[in-house]
Parts: sequence; C-alpha cells; structure tokens
Amino acid sequence: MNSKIASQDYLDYLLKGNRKNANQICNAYLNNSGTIKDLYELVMKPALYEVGNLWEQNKISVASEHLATAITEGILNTYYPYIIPEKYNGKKVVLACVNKEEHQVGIKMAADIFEMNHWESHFLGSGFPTSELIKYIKETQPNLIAISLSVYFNYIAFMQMIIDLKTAYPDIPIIAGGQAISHFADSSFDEWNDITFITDLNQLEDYIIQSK
Ligand code: B12
Repeated sequence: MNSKIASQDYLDYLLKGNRKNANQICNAYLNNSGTIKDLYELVMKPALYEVGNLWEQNKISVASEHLATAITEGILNTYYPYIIPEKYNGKKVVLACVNKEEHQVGIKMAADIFEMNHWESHFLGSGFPTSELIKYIKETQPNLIAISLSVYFNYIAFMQMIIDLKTAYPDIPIIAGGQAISHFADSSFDEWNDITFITDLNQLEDYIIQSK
C-alpha cells in the first residue's frame, strides 16, 4: 500500500474522528508489508503534521486536534504485541519530554523503535520534572537518556535540563529529538558537544544499530 495514500486516508479518518477506519488503514498498511517504523514515519507523522497545519490556519478546532492525537495514541498502544521483544539485549533507555513539553507522540514512537531493536524502553511521557527524572535515572541506571523537544518556547527548559542531566550523570550519553531540535542543534552551546541530535526514526534506527 502506498504510504502517501495511506497517510491521506488516515488523515481523513482522523478529522472525521473515525477511530475504527483509522485503525483499519494502519492494519491494512502493515498487512501489505509496511513496517511499523514506516507506518509511524510515513503514514501517521505526515497526517499529524497536517492536523497541526490545519489547526494553525484555524481550519479545524482544538477538539479535532485533540481527537486526532487520542486516536493515534490509542492505535500505537494496540501494536504492543509486535513491539515488545521476546528477549532484551541488556541495554536500557530512559525517554522523557522536556519539562512542560506536552507533545509525547514522537518520543513514544522512538521508545517503540528501541523496543523493536531489543532495548528496554522506559518511556516517561510528557511534562516530567527534571528532578524526578534525575532520581529515576539513579534507580534505573540506563545506558542512554533520550529527550524530546517540540515547541520552541521550551528551549530554555531544554538547555537547563541538559545541564542538570550532564551534571548528575556526565557519563551517560544523551540523544535528543523533536521538531524544535533542528533549530538549535548547530548553535554554540558547549553542552551540545556530547549530545546526539536525531531528526527521525530512520536516523534513530541507524544510531541504535551503530551503538551495538
Ligand atoms: C497533537 C499536538 C498537540 C497536543 C499534544 C498531545 C500529545 N499527547 O502529544 C496538544 C494539544 C497538547 C498540543 C499543545 C500545544 N501545541 Co501542539 N501540536 C500537536 C500536533 C498537531 C501533532 C504533534 C505530533 O504528535 N506530531 C507527530 C509526531 C510523530 O511528530 P514529532 O513530534 O515531530 O516526532 C517525530 C520526530 O520529531 C522524532 N522525535 C520526536 N521526539 C523525539 C525524541 C527522540 C529522542 C528521538 C530520537 C526522536 C524524536 O520522531 C518522531 C518520528 O519521526 C503538532 C503538529 C506537528 N507538526 O507535529 C502541533 C504543534 C507541535 N503544536 C504547536 C503548538 C504551538 C502548541 C501549543 C503552544 C498550542 C497552544 N497555544 O496551547 C501547545 C504547547 C503545549 C506544550 N507546552 O508543549 C506547534 C509548535 C510550533 C512551534 N513553533 O513550536 C505545532 C507544530 C502546530 C503548528 N503547526 O503550529 N499540541
């Protein structure tokens, strides 16, 4: 099944609030030999970006935007049986959004990509205070920390979070992704040197494979 057509159909059903048909599009895409990574990257992501454009232009309501996200999060959860590996490779990643950041779909997808590559994902979701994250990392001792930043105005919080994490755990590598990241990745903040910026799930999979 063509990803572009699937994404357009998926968007149409999201905007109609039709969860059943949206789910069927995703299942049909996978049954036609699409991968979960491509479903996320090529079908769901472009549809959600378009939801954002329509919302920005006042063409859809806030309710439609919320419903589109809720339907997508519900569908993501149905793929757990295909995502959780039979055996883990012993590596752990803790994933969280920047403090006050509410966009969590992208980093949830990233958590699933880790699981499909046999890493144990500890996905903490959105709005997680850094102080709690620091405590959780002490308990979990992950091999990697993954952070997501979607909106520009959370940038200061992101910088502070990186400083706090690097101070507490100088030896644990950090990766960061999300739509706002690309705008800052080449700026001259010293702490950036140790951070790997990742823009999408293909790059993420390459990173995971290289870090084996
Ligand atoms: C749904 C949504 C919301 C929901 C989020 C609910 C939820 N449970 O996540 C709600 C309603 C809460 C929301 C709130 C707001 N939103 Co909003 N939202 C969206 C929307 C429509 C979809 C987000 C999404 O799921 N995208 C799909 C995912 C798959 O894409 P992604 O996040 O980019 O993730 C991919 C990559 O970036 C990467 N990735 C992401 N994180 C990570 C992390 C790691 C470690 C890695 C490796 C990769 C990775 O992997 C993913 C796959 O490629 C977007 C539109 C858009 N363009 O995304 C707007 C959008 C992000 N929102 C926007 C805005 C402005 C807001 C609000 C400020 C609105 C307001 N006035 O209140 C608030 C901000 C709240 C906050 N403090 O964070 C703007 C941001 C613009 C900007 N310049 O910063 C956007 C772009 C809409 C627009 N076109 O203007 N939003």
